[in-house]
Amino acid sequence: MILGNACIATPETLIDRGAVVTKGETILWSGSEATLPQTYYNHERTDLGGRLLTPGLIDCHTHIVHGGHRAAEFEMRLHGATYTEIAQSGGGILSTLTATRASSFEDLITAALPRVDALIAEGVTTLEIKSGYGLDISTELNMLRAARAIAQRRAITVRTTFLGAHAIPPDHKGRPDDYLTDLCLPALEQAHSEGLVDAVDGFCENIAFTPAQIARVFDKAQTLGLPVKLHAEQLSHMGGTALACRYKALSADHLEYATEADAALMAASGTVAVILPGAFYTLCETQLPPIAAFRANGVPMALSTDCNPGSSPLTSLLVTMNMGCTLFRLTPTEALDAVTTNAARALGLTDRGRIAPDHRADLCVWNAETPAELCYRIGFNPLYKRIYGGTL
Ligand code: DI6
Ligand code: FE
Repeated sequence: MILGNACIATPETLIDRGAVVTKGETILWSGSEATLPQTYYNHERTDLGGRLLTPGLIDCHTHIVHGGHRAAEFEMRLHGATYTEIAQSGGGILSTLTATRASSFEDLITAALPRVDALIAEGVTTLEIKSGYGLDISTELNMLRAARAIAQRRAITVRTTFLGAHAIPPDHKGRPDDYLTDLCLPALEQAHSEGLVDAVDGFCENIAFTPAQIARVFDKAQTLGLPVKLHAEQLSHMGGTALACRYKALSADHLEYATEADAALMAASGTVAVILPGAFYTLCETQLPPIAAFRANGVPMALSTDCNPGSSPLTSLLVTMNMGCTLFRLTPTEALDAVTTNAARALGLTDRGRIAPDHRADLCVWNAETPAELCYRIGFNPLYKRIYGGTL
């Protein structure tokens, strides 16, 4: 198939009157249509009418599989309670834990699909989903199985991340190391043995786990040959980023309290900065992630919804791009790279996220002419066509 008369967004530039040739699930060729090689002349051609063509969008950090909701905590925060206070009084992640443990496999899928569909409607073709609301072996596995099943029910790639080190469950209150020994590490081993884990994550924070505790989880991940990533420096500077970089993490995520020194370490270890403006916005955070330091050090930046019921109940990657620009001052080109090329890298995927030969033919056609047009509207969806693995 030839997609002709497209305005192709590449990380470097826009190609006017561009064309992309796909075969099956793969891109064979892309470039200016005037230079289309003769061998492709007989392929069926679709005229895109000059529309913007981008890679399919990648949401690289979500907790989209979970039970229940936390609208009541939203109201509590409006009355002055903080996220940390709510977490410390047994709400927060632990309230979602109760609802998730009470959910069956089908319940989890049924609850997640409308949220997944909202992302798909905006052109998301690859989605990362974390566990972390079970905090016991059977529920962590149930979450990961539900996440995998979503890829069977929709035309989307799902990458699963084990987040057993998300919070300390009530049965192990005050005994985080025992929780890791008794439940978290065994759950990781079992989930991995069932092929349910693509990467391992943790929450390094004063309301969750210390760097030393996260290191135990990362050591196990290393033994199993799994890549790691980390929720780091979201509410305070705990040193999670430096730890993650020692383990060559795919990404460090949130990073509001990260420093210039952290940015230099990330550059050296090739760790992507996943910034999550939905959580920044929801928690009325004022500390900005060190964007200038990421730029200066050449740290690739990705943007993601962080879709979760507490700190980022957000199911729009386009609004996330808008927030990335408005709140964090990313340029529209940076925001587009952040949900394509760099998001793929944050997941360790080298076969997608750009329009180039041998990459997956996951593509979006937009009723728009430039990346800025995708970023500046709020709550409007200009998607014209979504192509997943070469299929409309
Ligand atoms: N940071 C987050 O933003 C999510 N997890 C985390 O460690 C939020 C989790 C929640 O509040 O449910
Ligand atoms: Fe998160």
